[in-house]
Amino acid sequence: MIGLSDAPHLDEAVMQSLERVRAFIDARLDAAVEVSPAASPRLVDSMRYALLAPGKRLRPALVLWAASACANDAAADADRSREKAWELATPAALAVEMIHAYSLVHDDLPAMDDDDLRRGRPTCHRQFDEATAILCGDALQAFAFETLAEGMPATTAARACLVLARASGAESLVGGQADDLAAERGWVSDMTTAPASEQVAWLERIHRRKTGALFSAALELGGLAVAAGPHQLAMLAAYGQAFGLAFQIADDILDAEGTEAAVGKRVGKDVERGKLTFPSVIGLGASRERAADLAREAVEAVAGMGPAADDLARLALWIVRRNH
Ligand code: GRG
Repeated sequence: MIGLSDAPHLDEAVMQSLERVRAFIDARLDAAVEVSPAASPRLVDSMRYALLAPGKRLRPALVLWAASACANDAAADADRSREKAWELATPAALAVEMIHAYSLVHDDLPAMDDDDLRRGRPTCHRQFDEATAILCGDALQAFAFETLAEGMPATTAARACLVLARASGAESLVGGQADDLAAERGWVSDMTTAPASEQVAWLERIHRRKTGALFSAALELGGLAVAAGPHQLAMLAAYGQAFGLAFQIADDILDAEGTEAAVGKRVGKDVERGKLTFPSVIGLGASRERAADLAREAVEAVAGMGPAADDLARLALWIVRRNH
């Protein structure tokens, strides 16, 4: 099992593994959103623009690596076992990236975060127009569920749609975004004057829903695709909890310290808006320590899966060291 002692080769190994996922998934995303004579060409262009932009593809990676970690059969050829698991998990990997891409397009809109730069390119509403960007997000969201319903076997499709819907809806992604906006715009009581422990609890609750839920869904969907057992699903869930929070703390640190060129989006905006972040509440040093502890927790959560979960373990360690 991967440990912190592997750190010197970690970046290279994760980059290679993510590159393999990117090549696999981008070809399938590209094929999925092909120009349909029934759809508006401008809308399809905007969907392709948002979906195929150079993101890290973390969520598809979690789906595929969860599937290969659960499917790995010691007696079988590891490469064949992984290939089969990835094919089974492909509809779920495409669907989570569609939900993620839609959420970024809508988050960047003037009515929300009002951003001009995303994934190193003009945001969707800047490249096209606001109405097209709204419709692009709407269409990507519907397309995610179409992809799952059509691509998963009938025995798991309904469960998979439920998992993704719960992670995307009012209790999770959209709900977390709504509460974040409510705090920023003063529609609820001001958290910036609350005691630090309450601020940390509030931040964790927002991020668990806004970001963590989709990561957890990605892992669960990867498991479901290969009929993982309850013990494997529990390991993935524990990994997802720790991974999601580690990712978010690292994202806050990047917003405070990263450069726009490396991150591919505007940085420093949280501080500019007086938003609560982990560094602003507990400080940069404590944020780094907390993120590293959570990454170790994630590694331990999947230790029982052995080398089949090495990609998951490495990703958790890398996520708190990345610069983008
Ligand atoms: C609009 C319904 C709705 C929700 C928006 C995703 C989201 C909720 C807001 C995005 C704002 C943000 C920067 C959140 C921090 C976490 C996050 C989702 C970062 C971007 O994810 P990465 O780093 O992006 O995986 P790439 O581009 O690599 O895929």
